[in-house]
Amino acid sequence: MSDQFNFKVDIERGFESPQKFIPSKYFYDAAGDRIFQQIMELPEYYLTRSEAEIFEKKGGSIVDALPFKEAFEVVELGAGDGSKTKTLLQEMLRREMDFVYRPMDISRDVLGQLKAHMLEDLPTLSIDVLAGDYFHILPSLKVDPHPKLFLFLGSNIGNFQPAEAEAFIQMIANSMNSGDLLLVGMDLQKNPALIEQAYNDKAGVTADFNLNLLKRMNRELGANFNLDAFEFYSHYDPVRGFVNSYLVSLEKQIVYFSAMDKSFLFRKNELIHTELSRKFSGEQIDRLAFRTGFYVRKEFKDEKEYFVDSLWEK
Ligand code: AVJ
Repeated sequence: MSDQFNFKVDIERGFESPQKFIPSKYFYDAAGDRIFQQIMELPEYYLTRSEAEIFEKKGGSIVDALPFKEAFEVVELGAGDGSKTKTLLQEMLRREMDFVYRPMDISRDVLGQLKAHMLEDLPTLSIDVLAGDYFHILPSLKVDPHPKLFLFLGSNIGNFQPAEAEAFIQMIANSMNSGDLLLVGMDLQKNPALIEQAYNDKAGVTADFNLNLLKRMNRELGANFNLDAFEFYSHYDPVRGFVNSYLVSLEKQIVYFSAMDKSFLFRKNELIHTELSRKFSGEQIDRLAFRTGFYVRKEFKDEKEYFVDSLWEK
């Protein structure tokens, strides 16, 4: 219920802003999770496959790069379904390393499923879930004496505006001790046409992913969006490395929300911003690490150099 309260407040704030926006975390209701699974299978959406390749082919080298001599913890932020992480954990178990896997998520349901999944394939894994939001959990980790490997994979960092990304990494850094590591997955700048296609697939799955936001507002906030009166649009700016995604209002229309007994006007061709998906250059990655007090220990890329998992040391 508190979730719904935030949704309402966030939508109100987003629609009262001069550039209307919906925070991208609201993509992921049950239907959105399913559509995102489909996105990951799309021929155009290379990100998931590239990062999976890194874990499959370089997982051993990633584990080699860990300097821990004693029992350690693997703390994952935004674990998702954990399939990539599984490859890494498997390699650590194979080497009989002494560690606990601690996936962090706001949702106990998600964590319960993840735990069951992990234990199915890795029955000897020590797993201890951390339920709650980052702001509350992260500070509590600093007092734990074990060295830690933090994971923030899947280019989730790309959803933040540059200043927010820096603040978020800084928050992680503040909860780390000297010698702890952070492995960040980032999508790299590449041929712009490839990036454009990844966010505007032929089958229209990404469009459905965005239109699902309207369905969600209809269902959870009692809105009366007509889904045919909006269209998905995305654009890649290769100079800045920004993919911006939008819903376009095809006509002048007024949408009523019973949850707040309020209406919002959408002009013809007005845009609702739904997501930023940043693509990084090597220099941007170095700068982000430096500015947040890290040194880049090692970088792991796929064969085509589409994606990087960058290992940072505090
Ligand atoms: C899950 C945030 C990494 O930005 O590429 C996929 C979400 N949006 N297609 C991304 C997404 C449109 C994805 N992340």
